[in-house]
Amino acid sequence: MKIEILKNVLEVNDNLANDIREKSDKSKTLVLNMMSSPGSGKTSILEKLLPKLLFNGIKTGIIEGDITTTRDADRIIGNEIPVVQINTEKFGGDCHLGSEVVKPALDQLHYEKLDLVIIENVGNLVCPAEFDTGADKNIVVISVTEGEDKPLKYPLMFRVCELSVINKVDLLPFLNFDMEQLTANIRQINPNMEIIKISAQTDENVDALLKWIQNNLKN
Ligand SMILES: Nc1nc2c(ncn2[C@@H]2O[C@H](COP(=O)(O)OP(=O)(O)O)[C@@H](O)[C@H]2O)c(=O)[nH]1
Ligand SMILES: [Mg+2]
Repeated sequence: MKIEILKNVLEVNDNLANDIREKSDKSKTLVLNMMSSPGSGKTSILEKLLPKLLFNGIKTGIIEGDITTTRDADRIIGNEIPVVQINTEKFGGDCHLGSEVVKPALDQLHYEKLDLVIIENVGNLVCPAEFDTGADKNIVVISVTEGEDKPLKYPLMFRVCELSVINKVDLLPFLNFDMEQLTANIRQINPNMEIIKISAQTDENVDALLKWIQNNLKN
C-alpha cells in the first residue's frame, strides 16, 4: 500500500516535470537545478555568476529553495535579477523541491520570457536527487572540504547530474585533499560527468561555469 502511494507521488511529480520541460523547450528557456549539501557554496556561486550573466545579456531568473527563511533570496536580490523564494516548510518541511512547488515559482518568474532559470535546491545530497524538478540539467556542487568519498556514498546525486562543480579550490593549500581521488570517484559513478573546478570566493574559473551555461542555452 505504502509503495503504491509513493509510486503515485513520483508519477504525478514526473508528469508535471515533463510539462515544465515541454513549455521551456517551446520558449527556449534553459532550466538548471543546482544541488549540494548545505554550505557547499551554491548561493556564493550565484552571487558571482549573476553579474556575469547580466553583463552578457542573458535574461535570468532564480528560484531559491529552503526549508525556511529568505536568507538566500536576500543575498541575491539587488542583482536586477528576479528571485522567487520557496519555503518547503509551508508544504510539510520537505527536504527537496518537487515539480509541484517549482511550477508556480517558474510561472511567477514568467519563465517563458527568460533565457535561463537557475534553481537552488534545498541543501541535501539525498532527497533532491530523487525528485525531478522539471529542469533540463542537474548540477551538483561539491566543495573540497567535504571529502573525496562523497560521490561513492551518495551515488544517486552523481548519477542524475551532468555537471559537477568542485568549489572552494582556494582552500586546497590548507587541506589534505586528493583532487584526483575525488574526480576518479565522480567518474566511477558517472563516467560522462563534466567537471569544473572553481572558487566562488576568489572568482577563480567561475567564467568556465558561465561558458558551460552559455553553451547549453537553448537559443
Ligand atoms: N573559502 C571559500 N569559502 C566559500 C566558497 N564558496 C562559499 N564559501 C563559504 O561557504 C559558506 C557557505 O556558502 P553558501 O553559499 O551559503 O553555501 P550554500 O549553502 O550551498 O548556498 C559561506 O561561509 C561562504 O562564504 C569558496 O569558494 N571558498
Ligand atoms: Mg544557499
